[in-house]
Parts: sequence; C-alpha cells; structure tokens
Amino acid sequence: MILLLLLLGNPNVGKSTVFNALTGLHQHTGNWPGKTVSNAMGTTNFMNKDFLLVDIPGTYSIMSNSQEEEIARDYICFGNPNCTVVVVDSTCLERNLNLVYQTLEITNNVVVCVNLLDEAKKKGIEIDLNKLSDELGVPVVGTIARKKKTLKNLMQAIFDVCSSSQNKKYTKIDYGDTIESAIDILEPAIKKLLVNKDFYNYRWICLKVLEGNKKIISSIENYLNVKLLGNEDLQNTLAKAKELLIKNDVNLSSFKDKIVSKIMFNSETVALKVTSYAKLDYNSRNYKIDKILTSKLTGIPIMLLFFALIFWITITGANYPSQILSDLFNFIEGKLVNLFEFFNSPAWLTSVLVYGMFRTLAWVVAVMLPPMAIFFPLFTILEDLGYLPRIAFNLDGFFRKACTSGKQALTMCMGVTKLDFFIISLFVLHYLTDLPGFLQTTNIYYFISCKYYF
Ligand SMILES: Nc1nc2c(ncn2[C@@H]2O[C@H](COP(=O)(O)OP(=O)(O)OP(=O)(O)O)[C@@H](O)[C@H]2O)c(=O)[nH]1
Ligand SMILES: [Mg+2]
Repeated sequence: MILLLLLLGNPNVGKSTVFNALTGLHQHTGNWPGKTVSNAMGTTNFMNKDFLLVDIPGTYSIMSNSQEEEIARDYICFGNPNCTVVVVDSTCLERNLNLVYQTLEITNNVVVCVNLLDEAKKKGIEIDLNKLSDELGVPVVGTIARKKKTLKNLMQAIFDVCSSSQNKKYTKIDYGDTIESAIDILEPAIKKLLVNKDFYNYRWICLKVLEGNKKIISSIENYLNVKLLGNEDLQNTLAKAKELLIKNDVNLSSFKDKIVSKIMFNSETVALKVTSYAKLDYNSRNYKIDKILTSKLTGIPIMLLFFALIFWITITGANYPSQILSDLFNFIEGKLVNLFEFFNSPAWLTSVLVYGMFRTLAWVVAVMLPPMAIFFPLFTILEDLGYLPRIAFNLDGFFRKACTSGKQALTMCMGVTKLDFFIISLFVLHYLTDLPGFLQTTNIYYFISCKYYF
C-alpha cells in the first residue's frame, strides 16, 4: 500500500526543495513566492514503505480566499492523506504557525517541518523544537532542506505518524463561550447527516457552516455527496445557533474575525514561547535595506537601475563571446562546404544541410547562447540576494491594475530571452533572405526552430 503525504506550507518556505530531495525529481525552486502553481507528485521509499508525495502550491491560509487555498484545503480534507507535512520558515515562525493551526483544526496527522534553520542561525534565531512540539501536540522536526541528510529525521517522524493508529483526531481551538455554544447546538445535526460518510471532523464543518463559507460548503457537499444547506433539519438548527450568536452580538463578520484573531493569537503566543533571539537587532539591517528597496520614492528607480545594469552587462558582455562563436562556426562552415565539394555532393544537398540547417543553428547558438549564459547567472544572484520578491512587491500595484499579481513580473523578466530570440531570429531571417539560393530551406528551418522554441 502506498502512503499519501501532502507537503503544505506558506510560499517560499522550501516545500519543493524538500519534495525534490525526497523524490529525486526536479520541481522548480527559486527564491520568490509562487513558483509551484500546480500539484506535483513523486514517490519515495523509507524503511520499506512507499510514499506518494504531493507538492502543493504555497498558501498562507486554507480559509478559501483563493484557488491555491481551495486546492490545499480540499486535499487535506478529502484527499485522505496519511500525513500532512506543514513546512514552516523558521525565520518567521509566527506567520507560518497560522497555517499550522488551521491544518491542525482539520487533522492531527501532521508533522511540522521547521525549515531554513541555517537562515535562522545566521539571524541569531533559535527555536525550541521540543517545546514547539509540546505546544502543538504533533511531531516537529528541524531541517535544512538543501542538505538532504537533515531530512532523515523528517521521514522518520512521517513514518511514525503513518504507522500510529491514532487516526481521526484534530486540535480543538477554544473560540470562547458564545461560539462554542453555537457549535454545540449545530454539531449533532451535522453528525446525523455525515455519520456514514468518510469524514469525522464534525466540529470543523460546524465552524464552516456557521461562517456561511459557500465555497467550502459546496466542496463538502460535492466530496461527501451530502446536502447541507438544502437540508431542512439542519437549516432549523442553524437558525437556532445563529440566533444565539446574534443575541451575543456576534454577526457574520465578527464571527470570522473572532476565528482569525484566535488563530493569530495562538500563533503569536506559541511563537513567542519557543523562539529566542541571540541578536535583538537581527532584523533592523534588513528593515533598513527593505525600506530603501521597496519605498515608493526609491524602490522603482533602484529597480530600473538594476535592470538597466543587468541588460547592459548582458548585451555588451555577450558581444565578445558571440563574435568568437560566430568566427568558429564560419570556419566550420567553410570546412563543411569543402567536405561536401570533396564528395561531389549535389548543390541542393549542400544548400539544405550546410547553408540551411548548419548556418541557422550556428546563428541561433552564436547569438543566443552568450546572453543566456550571462543573464541567467545574474538573475540567480538577484534571486539569492532576495531582491526578486522586492521587485514583485514594487510592481504589484501596476500589475494589479491589469488584474494580475506582481509575481508575474519575474516570469516576464525571464521571458525577455524569448523576445530576444524572436527579434534575433528576425534579423537572421532578414540577413538570409539576401541569399536567395537557399532562402526557402532556411525559412523552413527557421519556422521549425521558432515553433519548437515557443
Ligand atoms: N538556506 C536555505 N535555503 C533553502 C532551504 N530550503 C529551501 N531553500 C531555498 O529557498 C528557496 C525557496 O524554496 P522552494 O523549495 O522553491 O520553496 P517552495 O515552498 O516550494 O515555494 P513555492 O512553490 O513558491 O510556494 C529556494 O531558493 C531554495 O533553494 C534551507 O533549508 N536553507
Ligand atoms: Mg514550490
């Protein structure tokens, strides 16, 4: 039997790095949020047990505010995972614990993977993992996902959770007398409806029904094949529960606020309890740099300067290797023509193979390879310095006007090389059209290579 593992966590905490290290696959990783956009699956084996891992797109919450949140929530609730691994960033534990609590409210088959411990160490942050485990009531493992050997303990903890018979448990967060009494009113009715279904966490469904979260309710109805809002009994009980809430001044929006505030309060309290800071001003330098890089006044000019510098280095720097490659290919082309002449090959064959195929490929390689070899390492340096998320932040306002997010800017930057390719290819075509002898062949190869590339 294969065991299902979910990898869940905030964006950019190292889920895909853990996934790749465990499965040997090559999911895209990089230092900005939002790289994983669809679920990736891979397998691993530990102590003779097979595990199917699902790398889920990063999400800050599973309260159904976006598509990623819905995917993650539906997987945890209805995918029947044997274990959910919540990967958290040790340098900002408090924010990450929100998602941990939301997950624990659904299931206790959870292992918390406190990742980026090396980054935390650099910043003088220390996390008491045992204390965190006591507070959360689930296993907590510290990792540096880039170092594969640190993941052994994680697999051991996952193995133990999967082997334990303590299934069907969840964490009960106390939301105060009023909400708890409303849950007590509603729970028997929910239980009656779902008693034969493969779902045991009636309390969580009560919360979602009281919250009136239509997306979650319709997910529950679809996956569990049950009618919640259409059920008359449930409607009557729900009305009673809501009446109690209103009597105690809890309306729909304050209900949601209370839930969110309580989860945030718990995260804050626990994070404070388990985190200690060796350098009290560990963040002050980062804050200062952030202020300069993302402020309205200086953020955009600095970003434009960076881009201008990168493109200048790429374009001028690429000229030299391009020239060398071009000379080399010209030399090889001359030799190839001599070779074809030596074998008395027909003119059309020389035209197709040398002037068509070889010359087009040589041009594309000579012109495209050097800028790529310069641009991508520069882009990687910016990524490792953590500047890319700041660019995304700076451009978010503009991109939102076009109904998308600032993160799109990063993929568009990388896409510039495709645009380069297109423009350069046009030049190649233009140049070659002056040589009518092999114009047609070249055209065909040009279009094939262009189509292949796009
Ligand atoms: N220093 C350090 N870097 C890490 C560690 N784990 C991951 N990284 C780096 O953190 C960055 C983000 O890692 P990803 O695996 O892409 O993060 P993710 O959670 O999959 O991100 P999304 O798919 O965008 O949600 C990459 O540059 C990784 O190389 C770690 O333990 N230490
Ligand atoms: Mg990822």
